[in-house]
Amino acid sequence: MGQDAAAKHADDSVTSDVGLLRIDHVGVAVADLDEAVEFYTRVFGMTCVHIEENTDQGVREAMMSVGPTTEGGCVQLLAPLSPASAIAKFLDRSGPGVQQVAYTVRDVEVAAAVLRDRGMRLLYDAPRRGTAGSRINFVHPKDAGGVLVELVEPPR
Ligand code: MC0
Repeated sequence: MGQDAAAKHADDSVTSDVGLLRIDHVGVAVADLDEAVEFYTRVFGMTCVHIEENTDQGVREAMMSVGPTTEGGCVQLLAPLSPASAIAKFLDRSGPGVQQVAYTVRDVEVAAAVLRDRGMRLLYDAPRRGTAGSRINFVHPKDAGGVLVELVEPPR
């Protein structure tokens, strides 16, 4: 991107009305969280910066920083807590692999409303609790070219 384009892009007045700010993380479904953390650390040299159990989402997850800081983006490793978990269903159907792409948004309710207006099905009527107190919603993968899109509003 040229300097002018980069400057324009950084200007709030011309960024998307959905309020996308950056890629928050790429979510990868795994069967065993501890094994996956060990693999990403040993093979790719990523750093585990956060581990949490989210019973609402039916997952145990680890946020892996790709670069020296999380500014370089994260891979989120997602393991199912039970057979009913969305991750268990994904693993059954597709095996381990990329399950979602997550974007940081300025305001998850605004982003959801704009996307609904554009005909996207949002999975939740209201945001739910995501990693580390974030507020999240998802666009159905069938409306987004086969990609489960997560919208993440970080905690204030
Ligand atoms: C299902 N499909 C997918 C998909 N999951 N396509 C791409 N990516 C995925 N992840 C496809 C199926 O193959 C199927 O295609 C069609 O969508 C409908 O399938 P379904 O039978 O309705 O599928 P379900 O029952 O597995 O539900 C899919 C759905 C579910 C996306 C609604 O996974 C869901 O509610 N996800 C949102 C919550 C979530 O993923 N939580 C775990 C991450 P065909 O062609 O066969 O019709 S938790 C998280 O991410 C939190 C902790 C965070 O980051 O803060």
